[in-house]
Amino acid sequence: MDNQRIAEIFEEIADMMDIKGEDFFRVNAYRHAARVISNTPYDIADAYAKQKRIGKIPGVGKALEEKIIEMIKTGRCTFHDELIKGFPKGLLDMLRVRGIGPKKVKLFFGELQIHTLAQLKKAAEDGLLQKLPKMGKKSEADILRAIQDYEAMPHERKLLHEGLLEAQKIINYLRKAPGIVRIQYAGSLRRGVETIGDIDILSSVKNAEKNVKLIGEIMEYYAKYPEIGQVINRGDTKSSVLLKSGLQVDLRVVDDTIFGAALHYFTGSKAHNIHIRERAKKMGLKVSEYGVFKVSGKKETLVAGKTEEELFAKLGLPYIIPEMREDQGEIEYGLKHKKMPIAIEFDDLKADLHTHSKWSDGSEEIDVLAAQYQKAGFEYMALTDHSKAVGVAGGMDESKVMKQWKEIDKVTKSFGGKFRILKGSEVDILKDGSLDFSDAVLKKLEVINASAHLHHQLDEKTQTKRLLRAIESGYVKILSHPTGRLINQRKPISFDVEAVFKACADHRVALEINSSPDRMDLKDTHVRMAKELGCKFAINSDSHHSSQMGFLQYGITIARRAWLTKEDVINTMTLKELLKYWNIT
Ligand code: DGT
Ligand code: CA
Ligand code: CA
Ligand code: ZN
Repeated sequence: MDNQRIAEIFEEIADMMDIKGEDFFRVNAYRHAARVISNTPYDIADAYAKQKRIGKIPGVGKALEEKIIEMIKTGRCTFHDELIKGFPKGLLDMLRVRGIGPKKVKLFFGELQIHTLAQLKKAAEDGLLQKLPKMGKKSEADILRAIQDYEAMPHERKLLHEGLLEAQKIINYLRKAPGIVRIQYAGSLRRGVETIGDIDILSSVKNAEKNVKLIGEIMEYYAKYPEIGQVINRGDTKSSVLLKSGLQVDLRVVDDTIFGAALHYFTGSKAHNIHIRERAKKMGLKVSEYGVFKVSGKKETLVAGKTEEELFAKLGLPYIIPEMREDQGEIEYGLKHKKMPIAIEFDDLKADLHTHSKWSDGSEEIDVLAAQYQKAGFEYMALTDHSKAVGVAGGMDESKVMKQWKEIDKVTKSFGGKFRILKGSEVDILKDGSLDFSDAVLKKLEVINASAHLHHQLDEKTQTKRLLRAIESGYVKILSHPTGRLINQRKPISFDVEAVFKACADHRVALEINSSPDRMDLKDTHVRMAKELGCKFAINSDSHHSSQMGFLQYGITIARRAWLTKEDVINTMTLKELLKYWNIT
């Protein structure tokens, strides 16, 4: 149980007591304690584990202290459990709407028995709220608007892509804040998780302890960021805001001498952190967001904290990239091998093997698209416009494909040997597993990406058979966006993952890591599993415009999270090597 969680529980207790109309001083004691605890500069549970006391926390009396100890020991708070019993949960939800505090909730519940947001909205629409004491037309309209804003806000996790864009913007803004030395996003965003709950930003200043005023100025500057919809919480060294886009952003300011330790802590994952702390303990060290400490008796001496590298080194570990920090064996691996596998990087890519032009549903001519790839430093690419089954995506028939080859030859020739476009197609896998082109055309295509765009609803057995037939056809080089999912929008198709991956390994069909931000398909855990089954991968953008080649970065992120090195990925090969690998002469 960390400080934040303890504070949350106290905050909820205060809210519930407040709504129930309990004594102001009692309510306030919980609220005040919550604030103090979330700003306490050491882990209270840690302190208790060591000294069997939680230490002096200003504003926390005997009764609250007992509750904290209970939470540390049992993970629960009986008082909180009792309160929540029979307490309509919807009342707490109402508190999340801007402008609605415990007093209003109590009023609406007491007078109109409103206990859900939906009921509150209806009452506002029906004009029932304006008649209540201390309310009026304007406050009713304000509440209705706040509820509408709240509802319009997506409550699901956001795409990594969206998080990165927002984080980069806000960091650029914050760089201009006074006194900031280092600044970096942390959390799931830095680990490259496909969706994020919030954005965690960490920054540092010199002599943080003496510079309280400076940190206050930074927080003030932060609160003026134009994209902010609502400031949720403003503390001394940490503030949380909700952007208009619905994303929450937490900003913390720490002392620059321990920035590395704090960055490591707030990058997580939580599971990785816990494992790191256990490792430290065994070495007589303590790792926290405040640094690495040598522990002897009651004395703790700071021995590292400025950089993450330093932190890992003190623990006898090589540097572990953020993408690997999921406690999925990275710590064991580091201890055993003293170095980590060399994770694939964007610059290892020599080609993009899934692109679309105007010939199907892309928006550029082949020469324009190819010129951009060549300019960006790629050695070759595959043009893979759609086949006829997907009419909506401008799928091409055989005769159009053959016409396109002439154009491809022409454009390739114009590069004078500096760049080559492979003749490819994103061929649909039909319902029965056959491919959408005649053998004559299939034989001549250099790169066939097979995709199951239609018939997503087939049962697992039929779907598996369908995919296996395509994989075993002998034509397919890449199985594209293998599960067909769209994050937050469309479920993956169901098939026997292991059987399909094994077949891909056996038939030299690379699994695609489709880098489209809303696809991210295959996902990291599947990639890691497929690697163990002997599969190779193609990291592709599926771009429909050259500006989307940057999406490849997300595919690289998935690959890094799955521990891939460049040897696992076919489009890190030179054109010559790849053609040899595919037996193309
Ligand atoms: P998210 O926001 O749900 O996408 O996932 P994270 O990993 O960004 O989680 P978040 O924002 O709650 O916390 C950021 C990091 O802070 C997390 O990855 C690890 C660290 N952290 C948070 N809570 C705890 C905790 O209770 N124990 C430990 N050891 N670390 C924590
Ligand atoms: Ca986070
Ligand atoms: Ca967070
Ligand atoms: Zn596709």
